[in-house]
Amino acid sequence: MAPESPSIVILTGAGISKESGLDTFRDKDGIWSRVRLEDVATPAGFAADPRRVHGFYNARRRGLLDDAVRPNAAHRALAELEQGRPDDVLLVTQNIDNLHERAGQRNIIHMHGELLKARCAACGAVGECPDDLSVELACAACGGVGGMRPHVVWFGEMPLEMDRIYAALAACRLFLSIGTSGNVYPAAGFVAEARKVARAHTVELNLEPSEGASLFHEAIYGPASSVVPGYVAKLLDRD
Ligand code: BJW
Ligand code: ZN
Repeated sequence: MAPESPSIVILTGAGISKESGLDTFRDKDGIWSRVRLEDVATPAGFAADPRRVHGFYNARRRGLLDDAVRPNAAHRALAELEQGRPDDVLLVTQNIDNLHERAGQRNIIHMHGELLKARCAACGAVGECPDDLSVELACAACGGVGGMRPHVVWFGEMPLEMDRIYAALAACRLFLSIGTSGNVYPAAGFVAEARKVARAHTVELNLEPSEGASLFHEAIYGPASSVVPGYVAKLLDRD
């Protein structure tokens, strides 16, 4: 089967990386309990105080690069699923970390961007960014100073590769949603899309029922590092 029409589409969120040491957003101890999303995850927040926004993402980038932060059993299981079903799995992640890739995932879309990349607001160039960003930094492509920003999607901005995602949702047979609270659109609407357009079987794997829990045919609740390997083993056994 062609990579652009995988029969399994997987959506992941912050919960899959929690056991790797990265914080979720909306849990009790989550990121939004410490900072206001309006201040750090909107274009208006960046325009008002770019230094604060750079500081927020610089700290998260350093956290991601900490030796202790590694892919967990859930990331590894999804990579094994892709290896067991070549060209038949598309992973769409809302996460900006690189733990899926580090586990071996290849067919992946980062719909909310990537923490280890930066973008120039002036010329649109996107490049690798393993170090801190600042308002003093010049763009390697156009030389402009002051326009560098994290390559992430903030509220009010269009998520990335939506055409490819909707095309895959329209053709999939199985839709898995893992570690996401279902609060943020358009990702929260993917389950309805997969059901309505593709008549796909839909499964939620999460610590607790998400906002859209009633839309799933099947749900398995528990930590991702145990429920995801268990579910993937069953899928691969069926082949
Ligand atoms: C575990 C676990 C363990 C914990 N194991 N599980 C009114 C109605 C509808 C929509 C809108 C509206 N007003 C505005 C909108 C649109 C807006 C939106 O959705 N707002 C809502 C808040 C209402 N969306 C946008 O603006 C988006 N753009 C857009 O809509 O463009 C127009 C468009 C329309 C139609 C089609 C296409 C485009 C952009 C959204 C950008 C989101 N950006 C962020 C921050 C940037 C990246 C970053 O800094 O990291 O992305 S916000 C933040 O939330 C981040 C995440 O990717 C995203 C989702 O969070 P996620 O992953 O679900 O995390 P949590 O914390 O919410 O949930 C974690 C879950 O894991 C929980 O359920 C836990 O139980 C679980 N868990 N431990 C398993 N061990
Ligand atoms: Zn530039």
